[in-house]
Amino acid sequence: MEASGPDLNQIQGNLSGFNKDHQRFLFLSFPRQESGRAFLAAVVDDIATCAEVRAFNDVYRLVSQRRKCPDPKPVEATWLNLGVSFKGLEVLGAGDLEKMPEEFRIPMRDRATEIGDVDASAPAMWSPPFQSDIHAVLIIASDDPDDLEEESVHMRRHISETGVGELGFVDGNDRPEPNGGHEHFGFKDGISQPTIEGVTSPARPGENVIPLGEFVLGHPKLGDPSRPDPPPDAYSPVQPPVPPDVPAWAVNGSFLVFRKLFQDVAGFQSFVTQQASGANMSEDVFGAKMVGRYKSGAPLQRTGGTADLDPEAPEAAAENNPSLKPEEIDNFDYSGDQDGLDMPRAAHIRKSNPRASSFPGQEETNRHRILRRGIQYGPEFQPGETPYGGGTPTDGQDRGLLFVCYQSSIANGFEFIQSQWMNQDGFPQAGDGRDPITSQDQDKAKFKIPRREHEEIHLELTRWVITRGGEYFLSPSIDGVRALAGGVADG
Ligand code: N7H
Repeated sequence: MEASGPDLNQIQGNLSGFNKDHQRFLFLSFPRQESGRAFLAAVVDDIATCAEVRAFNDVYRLVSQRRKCPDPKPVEATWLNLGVSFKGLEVLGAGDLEKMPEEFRIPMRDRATEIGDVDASAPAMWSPPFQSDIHAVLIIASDDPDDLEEESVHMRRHISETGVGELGFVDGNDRPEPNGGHEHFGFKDGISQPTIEGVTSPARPGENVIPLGEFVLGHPKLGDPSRPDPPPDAYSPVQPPVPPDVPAWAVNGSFLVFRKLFQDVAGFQSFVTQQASGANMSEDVFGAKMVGRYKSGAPLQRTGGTADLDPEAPEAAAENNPSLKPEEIDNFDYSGDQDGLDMPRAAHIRKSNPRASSFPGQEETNRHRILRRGIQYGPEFQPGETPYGGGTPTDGQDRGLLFVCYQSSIANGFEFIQSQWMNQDGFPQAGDGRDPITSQDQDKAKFKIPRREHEEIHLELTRWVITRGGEYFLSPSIDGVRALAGGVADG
């Protein structure tokens, strides 16, 4: 089944980015078909759409720019989105489930081998509720923590009235100032995102426009013979149909990957301190070699405005680095750094989006883009904390990233990036090593830093990111939720 164009009143709003500082992920189970269906019927009108979120974000930007205020109080919103797991769809009695892709038909914990959730990240070590069968997730996102609580009370009323079970919840919060927008290792996050053709506008020069079908079900994808390639600037709804590959009720839905990723901040920091001094590099530059950006968000890559800047020089890491200009921050493609002398080929942002590197090349890279919509969780790191020694992190230590991403194929999006790029020593080239931030699948993994006038550095990595849980969901369209609630989506 194919949709004719982007109906922004159908697609759930977090695809265009809630951008909220406070978010709650509430995990649910449907004890019976009737209760699950009644719950969906009760909440469907509360689900925020892309049309609403986009309109709100435009007003927010306008007010914030004119009033020169980064956080304009009068413009606040609380949004709700919903995801249903494959097991949840089974309980609801959804039809044509055999058309759903294989990797979605089993819980994330049964994909542990494929995605590298082993040892401390193994599902047997996951925290509650991730060892239970989760049928649905509610995402409540707000500018104001009190409004978030109010919406939670409202949702819990529906939960108890319809007899649905609450398995648990996880709260995410942006870090307090001056660290807002930065993840717990200290790096600015949420910079590089693909632009969704016909849905979002490029936030910055250099960002690729990717067809809606790479993120939303039922629309033509890149390379689809039914659409021009490379993509035109504007979405053209007049396109021949694509072969029916998803159930009709799933059109305009998107697959949502949720992962609770613990970060060992003390362990990461002490590794950087030790290794930087051995390599005779500043800690700022050394950290940037692993991530691909300095903590400020500036890329470790010469862009137009920084062509003459040595990326290893201390001024490159400074907050006033010229590549922090909006037009420079995401405007690079590695074509001038094939050897990884500026940014190692295995640095986190290069592994996860190799852009126009000679291998695999821009076109192939663009078939594996994801919309990242994560948020930090847990308390602030306190100086003097010791590195995590294994087992269950204590409450005061349990912090990290609630990783959330959307795509039209989990196999081609999240799973591909994680298993074929990040967890491969030989990608993009033999000997480059593993992603130093997210490769949890191997102890003492290797990571190579090539250098201009020095010998290349070969590191043995520790694991600083540990999976504590996760699940795969479908984020259905508004009509999809209605169909599932009404039994119209029956087989
Ligand atoms: Fe990553 N980090 O702080 O080091 N990530 N990431 N990530 N990540 C990015 O451009 C981080 C994770 C991607 O287009 C930045 O927004 C941490 C997973 C992709 O240039 C920083 C964790 C996956 C990009 C981090 C984590 C990805 C990206 C730079 C786990 C996918 C965009 C800021 C705790 C499987 C690359 C930015 C591009 C960027 C960090 C997880 C993917 C700072 C700490 C699991 C595609």
